[in-house]
Amino acid sequence: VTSKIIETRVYDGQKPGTSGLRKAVRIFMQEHYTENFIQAILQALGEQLLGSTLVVGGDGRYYGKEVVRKIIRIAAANGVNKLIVGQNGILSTPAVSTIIRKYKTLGGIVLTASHNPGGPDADFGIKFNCENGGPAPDNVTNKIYEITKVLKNYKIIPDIAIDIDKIHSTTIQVDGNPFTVEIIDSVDDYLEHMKNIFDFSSIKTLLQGSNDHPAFKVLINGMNGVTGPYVRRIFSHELGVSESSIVNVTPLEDFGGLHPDPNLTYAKDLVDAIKNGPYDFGAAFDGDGDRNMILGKNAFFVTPSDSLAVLAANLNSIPYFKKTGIKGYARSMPTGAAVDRVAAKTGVKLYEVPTGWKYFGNLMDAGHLSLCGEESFGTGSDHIREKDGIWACLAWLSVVANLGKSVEDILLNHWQTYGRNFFTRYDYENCDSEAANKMMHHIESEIQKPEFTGSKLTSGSKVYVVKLGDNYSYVDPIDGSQASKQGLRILFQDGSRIIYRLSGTGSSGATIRVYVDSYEDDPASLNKDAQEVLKPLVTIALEISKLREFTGRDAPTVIT
Ligand code: VG1
Ligand code: CO
Repeated sequence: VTSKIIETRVYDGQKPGTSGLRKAVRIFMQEHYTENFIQAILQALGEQLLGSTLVVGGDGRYYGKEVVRKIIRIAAANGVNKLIVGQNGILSTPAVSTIIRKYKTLGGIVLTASHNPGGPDADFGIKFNCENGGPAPDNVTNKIYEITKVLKNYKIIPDIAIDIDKIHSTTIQVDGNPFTVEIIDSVDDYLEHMKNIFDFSSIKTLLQGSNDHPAFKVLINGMNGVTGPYVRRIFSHELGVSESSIVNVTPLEDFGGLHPDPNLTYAKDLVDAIKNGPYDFGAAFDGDGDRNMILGKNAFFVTPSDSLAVLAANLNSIPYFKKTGIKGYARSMPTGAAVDRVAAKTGVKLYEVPTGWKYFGNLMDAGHLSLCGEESFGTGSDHIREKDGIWACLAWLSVVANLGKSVEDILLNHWQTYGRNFFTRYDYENCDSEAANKMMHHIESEIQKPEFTGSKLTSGSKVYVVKLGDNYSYVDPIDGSQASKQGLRILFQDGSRIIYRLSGTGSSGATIRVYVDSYEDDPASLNKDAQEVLKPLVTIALEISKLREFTGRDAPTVIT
């Protein structure tokens, strides 16, 4: 077959955000819109593209299969040699990262809008991951964006029809060169990787019980996202968890109407089931399988920032890290600083990077980083270059198996040793964009006034002294690349912090995020409710920002 050149028109706004291009499905469905973006990704790869192999898969959301077919047709016409595609178009984000690394491909295209709802009236997304398996860094996404602004045509072979639902391999001749599409099992490679990282038999003993202890009862919720087949294979087939302990494990195009975001608001089902049931542990994952939420008995909530710190302090529970050693820890800037305490006490280097997993990649590639996380329910390690929900759950089960304690006791002990960073994030979704931008400008001008430094901010009896206010910028220690305007920070003398950011993953309007982090080491405070403890700082955060005046919002959409 031969390729065709199709004339197209430029679409504005194909700028990848924190994690790829995310828009409403109907935007992606406009004539040529998706084709343009795929062509731009391929073109940005330059000469390396010819004869290359790429991985393709996604979270199973509506429109995904259609886009897989488009990618096959466009990749064939652009000189790609081989595509490795997940069966039914299904690959979790961590699985894509695993497969890129295992087969040393040039990269992969991930079809997901992560935790955003799916369906004809909801969202879709396309993300490019590089040969290290991680989300493309800014210089690559900028290149893609520049190409979308001038694209005049794309190349396609319109009549390639390959059944992506069956595991098989097909090779055709395109303009005289072979082009192969290999449809692979969605789970095999990922499962093999997990088995090499964790001690499955000790986790299995924990879950099934032994003479020493009763079975540790878990409830795993796939939120109708991509993790279904992975949960089934790993937890049910490999670890022997009963069918009734894995729920929402069939990927649905609209996630069954769920908002597949594992937090206390959108995974309330899991919270209620754990509260009312016999469970010792609960976990949920987002649409594309890179986020996780961990709960203990009675739905004891482990904040992602604490989760990172506890795993950091217990990496010796996981065989992988015994082999590799602990090279360093990292967190995104707004993430609660609990892991900093572990790093300081154990003499391990800690890195702070901007929001978004792409910023961890260079540090990992250079061998400086073993474990990292974000407050947004992202936890992961250098086993791949994405955050990894199922990995996080297995990591927690390894720690529980090793310590032989409940999740709550593990946390209490951790706080007794390191003190506690109370953390909360307020999200105001779908605000008017102009209002949100005005608010950010207002905050920035307030915190950059010279007299702001050293000023005292009070709420009730609490007084906080400002150490610094700025717009966070970052220089990558490996390649010197810079990322500026990554969030407005107010740092206080006692280590407390307030951070404001606009989301880079939404598909309409603006989402304002307000992050509050505060450290306590008074033993009497360790058990307190985070919302109680943080109330004064939250009040200050809302006052400085004039959030209510700018946006008209009285209350956040989601609190995590
Ligand atoms: C959000 C989170 C960020 C995360 C990103 C992608 O970005 O805050 O921590 O890396 O989503 O996660 P933003 O720009 O909306 O705050 V996922 O699971 O969507 O791949
Ligand atoms: Co995700």
